[in-house]
Amino acid sequence: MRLTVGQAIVRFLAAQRSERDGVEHKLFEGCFGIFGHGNVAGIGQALLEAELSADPGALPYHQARNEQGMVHAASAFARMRNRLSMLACTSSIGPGATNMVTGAALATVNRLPVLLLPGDVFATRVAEPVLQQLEDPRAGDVSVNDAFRPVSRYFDRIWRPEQLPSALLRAMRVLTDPAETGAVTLALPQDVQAEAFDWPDELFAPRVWHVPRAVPEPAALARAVAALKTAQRPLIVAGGGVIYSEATDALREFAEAAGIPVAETQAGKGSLPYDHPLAVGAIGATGTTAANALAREADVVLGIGTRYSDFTTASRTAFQHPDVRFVNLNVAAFDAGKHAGASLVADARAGLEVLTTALTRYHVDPGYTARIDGANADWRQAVEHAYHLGHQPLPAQTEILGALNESMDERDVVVQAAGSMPGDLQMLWRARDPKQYHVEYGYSCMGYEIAGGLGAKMAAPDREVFVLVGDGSYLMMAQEIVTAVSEGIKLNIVLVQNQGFGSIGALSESLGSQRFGTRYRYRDPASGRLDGDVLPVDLAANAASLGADVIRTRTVKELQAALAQSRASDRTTVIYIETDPLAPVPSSESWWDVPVSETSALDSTQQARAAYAAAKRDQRMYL
Ligand SMILES: Cc1ncc(C[n+]2csc(CCOP(=O)(O)OP(=O)(O)O)c2C)c(N)n1
Ligand SMILES: [Mg+2]
Repeated sequence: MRLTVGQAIVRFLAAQRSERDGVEHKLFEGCFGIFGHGNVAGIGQALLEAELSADPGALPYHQARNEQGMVHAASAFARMRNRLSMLACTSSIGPGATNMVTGAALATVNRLPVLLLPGDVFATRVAEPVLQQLEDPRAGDVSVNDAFRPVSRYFDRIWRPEQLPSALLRAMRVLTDPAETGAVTLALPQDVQAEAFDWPDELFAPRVWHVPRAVPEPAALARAVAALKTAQRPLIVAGGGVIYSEATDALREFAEAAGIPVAETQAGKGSLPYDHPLAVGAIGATGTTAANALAREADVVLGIGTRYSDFTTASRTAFQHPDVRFVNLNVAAFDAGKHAGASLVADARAGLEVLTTALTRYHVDPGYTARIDGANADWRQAVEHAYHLGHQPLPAQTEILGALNESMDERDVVVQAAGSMPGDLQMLWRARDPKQYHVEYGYSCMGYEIAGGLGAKMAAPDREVFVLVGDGSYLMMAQEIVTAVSEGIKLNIVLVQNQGFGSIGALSESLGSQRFGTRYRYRDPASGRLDGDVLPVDLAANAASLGADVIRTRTVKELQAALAQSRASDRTTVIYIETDPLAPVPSSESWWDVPVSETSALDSTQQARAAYAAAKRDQRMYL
């Protein structure tokens, strides 16, 4: 079949499917793109031809406004679909391509599949340097796309058409492998994209990529079971792997059979419904006092589908039992081996099923169960209080989260990524459904929120998606509102205005850095510093100018009414509310390691350094 490289890629992608548990999915549900000279006549022409063909749904094209945004949307899409379906992203060369690098890192850190197709410089080099080409005096084969290498789980550059078939197969394997998945980049020199080649028909035959459920090796299982059987104070740490593997029922059965409490990471939140008696909520630096108290005493920690980020382990201070041991059930051997744990390399669901069978006669003692119940009762009161603070004159952020939570249907989705909200959400959000809580905290990338909400809604059009976005994040990347409007994709966006970086402000203050550079203010001519008046910026007007409906609210009551109005509407709606960045938040009774200057002329820094040195003494190596 004679096609260009671009046409061959589009035709190939349209024919791929994934399969797990006997259920098949279309692997690529579409392709985002922003065109420039590096892809307009190659992949761009191929997407046009596909749209005008007899089967326009084969690989639908979606226009984005910023390349980083479209990769975020693709990551969110894959997350909502538990990594069984995904999107491709095509960009021009140069800045269009490098705009995708941040998105690639986010996908790879979060273990989410996205296929990136950046344009690249001419393979023939006949007219070099082409517009936007980076010239390296030391090497003729380097382009800006080499920046994708460390943030991609597979990277290739297709210098010749003959290289394409094997590169495509490798790319699909990595994208559909739960242990290896992340961003995959196929850099496409712009001349090669337009070059024709005679392809074998088999390249375009429908192909099904089986997504495996690896089972544990018997000897590894025996070691894990032996460790678990000795546990007096066991604790489960449920990570994103539980949700991607659709292991939430298996987790509940296992936990109930053994009476083991379940703490959750950011990506694992929603693994158990919040009101399950064994659900102790978030663990770590932004965890609940219940989970953190149990973590301090735990003698065996069963980590399932978690990579044990510093937020989860409170920078390795969360687990203080002198003989604490870890059992790690994970598809990735890399994660299963962490903290010198008993490594159980397996799919979360498959692993939990065999553990349930192997541990039939095990149950924690009644004293521990009472301890779990007590810790939970205290924390649940703290949440109730934070949801209804009645803070004046501006509401507290925790009240915004409470109002949203209380207005949510079980299947609604909340999307967030950076600022003070991820911590407050992890601590306080009451998740009822495994796909309800969508906080990107692997890369915690400001600007993910609106683009991510777009991708989540594309993946789950039958769910209402509520994006929470801070003013800082909004200013970085609000542009995909335009994409949502143009595509008729309805988002509910709550824009939380606190005049700057509430999160980093609080962090800065706690570290003795006096909230320096974290507020949005005029430069004061008298002090010469950025501590003047509040800026006359109107983000609500900005959202309206992008084509969204806007509702301005001032109180929690008005917010509640606006949430109902937004839900009832079929148009993307931005609800604007100002909050007090200094309002109180419940303590997690935990810690996060952010180093403080060892020497300083400032009193504030010296005091913070002393506190830092004291906290650091609890840090462990878990060997
Ligand atoms: C792209 C990016 N740049 C910088 C940071 C560091 N950072 C984390 S939160 C934050 C401030 C976020 O401000 P805003 O969205 O207004 O949320 P708030 O902290 O006020 O809740 C910054 C600068 C980041 N996470 N991502
Ligand atoms: Mg802010």
